[in-house]
Amino acid sequence: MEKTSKIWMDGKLVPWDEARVHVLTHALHYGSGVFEGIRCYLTDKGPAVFRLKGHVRRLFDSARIYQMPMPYSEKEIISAIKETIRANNIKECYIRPIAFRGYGEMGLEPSKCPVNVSIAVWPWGAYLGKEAQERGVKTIISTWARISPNVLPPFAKATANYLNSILAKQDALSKGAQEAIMLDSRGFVSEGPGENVFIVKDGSISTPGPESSILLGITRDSAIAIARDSGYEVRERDITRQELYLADEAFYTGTAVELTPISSVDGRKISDGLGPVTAEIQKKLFGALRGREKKYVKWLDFV
Ligand code: PPE
Repeated sequence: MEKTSKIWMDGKLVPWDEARVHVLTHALHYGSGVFEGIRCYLTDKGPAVFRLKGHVRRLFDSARIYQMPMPYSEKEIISAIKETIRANNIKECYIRPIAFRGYGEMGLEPSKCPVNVSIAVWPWGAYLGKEAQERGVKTIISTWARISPNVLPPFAKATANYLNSILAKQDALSKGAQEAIMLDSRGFVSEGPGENVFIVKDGSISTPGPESSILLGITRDSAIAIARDSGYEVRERDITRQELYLADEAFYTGTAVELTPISSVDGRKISDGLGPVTAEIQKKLFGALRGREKKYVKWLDFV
């Protein structure tokens, strides 16, 4: 990864190489951390963070699920994020705030461990490779099911959840695909290891709803709003694997992946790269991210 100069740790900006934790940090042993992935883009009016308040709210919601008392307010985290971007003098970056149970006691009862918070920013380019956003990615349905709400709550963006994601990702790569799609414990389409999933069929758009063990993606929410504003019907509903095979178009959304088309699922070709509906929503979303869509400037928080 590309280094920047400073990382925010528990209220102070420290040099990148000195942003360290103890090896007996609770979260390292038990996955007791919650985090966010946010992006800052350069707009005509300077750097702006996309849907910052929504991401910080989700961070606090994740902490709430795990009864982690946050040592800062949402407002303080919002200003710390902006401060970190400014301190690094960076125009476009990925932003990774994390709150985790730190060094204190070993054992599963976490309340004696402090909650540490850090914020790092660095340049992070195309998540699934350069061509992916234009040509789409090959996917497989993973043999690994998505975590479910009575196992590990998917609404919490917890570090531990990503072991499930890593298994699915490795599964996809070992089968010659670039990315995975996971089914929920009921067998309906859930999401990718780090992305939400959409399908387009006969001009109508569908995406799995909250009951499908998804992370409530902020890019997902933005894509739904853009699609509805553009006159498309968008349904949040249970989607079966066969519907993925028969879709006219399909795509992933996420902060890292932005909006990336899915070109095939389990070897069944879906569309030739970027289909027309995907292209339209992608264009509007990319415009919104960089402040070029008036209607969505409300989503930007200028640094
Ligand atoms: N589902 C999962 C499981 C997920 O991790 C993400 C984000 C999403 C959906 C989309 O959510 P949103 O970013 O709010 O639209 N994944 C983040 C981490 C990826 C990583 O590899 O790390 C991201 O995109 O930043």
